[in-house]
Amino acid sequence: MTRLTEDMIDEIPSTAAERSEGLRRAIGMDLRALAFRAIDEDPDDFDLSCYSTASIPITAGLGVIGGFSQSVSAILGNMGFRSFVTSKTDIDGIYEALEKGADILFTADDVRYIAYNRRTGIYSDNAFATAAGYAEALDGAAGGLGGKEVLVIGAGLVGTEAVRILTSKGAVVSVTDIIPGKAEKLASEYGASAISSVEDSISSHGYILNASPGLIPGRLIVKGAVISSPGVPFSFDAEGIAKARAIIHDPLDIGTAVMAAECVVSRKKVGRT
Ligand code: 2YJ
Repeated sequence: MTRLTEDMIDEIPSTAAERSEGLRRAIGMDLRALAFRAIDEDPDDFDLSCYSTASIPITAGLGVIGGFSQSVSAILGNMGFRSFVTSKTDIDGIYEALEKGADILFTADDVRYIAYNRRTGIYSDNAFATAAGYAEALDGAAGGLGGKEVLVIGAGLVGTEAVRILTSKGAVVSVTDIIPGKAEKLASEYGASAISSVEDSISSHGYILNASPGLIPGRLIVKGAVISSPGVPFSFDAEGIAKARAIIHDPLDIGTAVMAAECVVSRKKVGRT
């Protein structure tokens, strides 16, 4: 999983509200609505101000990313949660969050980014939540995916979950990956098709979920393409941006919002078999 860097997230705290509004213009749902729709829930059924959320910085591994916990907290605050960043890090930070009465804890090391609802025991993993959020965003931007041909780029954790969700939405799903055999294996599990040439697959699809960190040259993008792209860093050049009808992308917002939504419903609906 690609590690986020400070420059990828430095604008989140000051732009969380306008980014959510941008999403509403692009897909017809703001961040909060998207998060609940992604797990088949009605956003109006939940009063998020009832929940206190804590973001806990973690120093393990490569250490704290400046602004990471603050960005998570800003995203949650903008959704309507009460939110704070603990002043302590690591286990001491978890203790602080519990002592201060946080209901939902958000914390990440270099491998995993999770949320945990201490009241219900429900927890959420960022990879699964990201796939659910971006699949729902693609569905919104496309005006429904039933019967439409969708390409998933990348057969890793997010791509795998995306193939499962998009197939269940009635899309005709193809998957591609630079590692030979990976896409074939995933496709066979979910009744999708595998395309061995990444380049050919991109230039033949108007709906794309990009779960890979690689750069996608604009010459391959179909004019008017609708692209949902959780992969970091951002994969598109100026030509690709100009040709696409919509590119939905952020470094942290959608995944975090779906994690939070998962943690306030009474049972899991995303990505667990
Ligand atoms: O607490 C901190 O500031 C750091 N320990 C945060 C580490 C953030 N983790 C990552 O960037 C991982 N690669 C997972 C990111 C998932 C986003 N899709």
